[in-house]
Amino acid sequence: MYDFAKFREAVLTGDAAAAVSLTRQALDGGVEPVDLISQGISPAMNEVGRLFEEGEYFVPELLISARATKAVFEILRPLLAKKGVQSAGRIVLGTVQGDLHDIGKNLVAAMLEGGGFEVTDLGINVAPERFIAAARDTQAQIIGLSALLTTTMPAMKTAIDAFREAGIRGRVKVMIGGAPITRSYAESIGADGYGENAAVSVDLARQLIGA
Ligand code: B12
Repeated sequence: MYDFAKFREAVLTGDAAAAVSLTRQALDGGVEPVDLISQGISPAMNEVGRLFEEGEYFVPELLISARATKAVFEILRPLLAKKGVQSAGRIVLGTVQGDLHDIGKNLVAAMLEGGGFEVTDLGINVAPERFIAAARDTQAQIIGLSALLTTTMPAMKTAIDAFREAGIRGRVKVMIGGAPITRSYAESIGADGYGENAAVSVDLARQLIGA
């Protein structure tokens, strides 16, 4: 059984070199890339968020942890992509307009890729029209929306309303997530699904397209 504690510590302290070398060791030892995300990066970044909220971490610490995560993803991404030989489905993902948080959304993207989905990640501050254009271009079955601010939660409803007006709502499912989001909020704005964390997002996406 691989000890994820050391790896989490490297992410938590933003030690990118250690995180990268522990990633290589884990992969050499047969650890699955998705397990490094769900048992390593995800809990470590949740802890970073908690430390920030408690005033123990400040923006520089946040950003160096995020940088360590990014370095690990550069190793994991091609491996995750290789696993999805037969596509499980197509998803367009992005952080809604006005919101610049992407750490959680990137974890969701990585887990979905690990689950065999083709993910088109539109990044942060994504306007509804960009989601619509990408969903049309890629023939996506799902659009995933992320929001981390209470002030940008309404942008999720705006996006869903825009999907309806553009005539694509009938053929795309919408799943949403982010720290302030709840299941009841998702229901109240007419989303099809709510994912509490990156680990559950794969099962959620499968359920939504009936896979
Ligand atoms: C990191 C961070 C930042 C970084 C972002 C860097 C980046 N590249 O993302 C920086 C420093 C830039 C930042 C800026 C700001 N931030 Co900020 N930030 C955070 C912090 C500390 C952590 C967020 C995070 O990455 N968490 C870790 C990840 C792994 O968790 P997550 O995002 O929740 O994602 C998981 C789930 O929610 C879910 N999920 C997420 N998206 C999706 C999508 C789908 C489809 C699904 C299924 C699931 C899913 O899966 C993820 C993985 O498990 C939070 C506090 C916190 N603890 O949440 C504040 C926080 C979100 N920020 C906050 C604020 C106020 C701001 C600023 C307004 C600060 C300012 N005054 O300038 C700006 C806003 C900028 C903007 N317009 O967006 C507040 C929001 C308060 C509120 N009620 O709205 C928080 C809660 C801090 C606080 N307590 O005050 N922030």
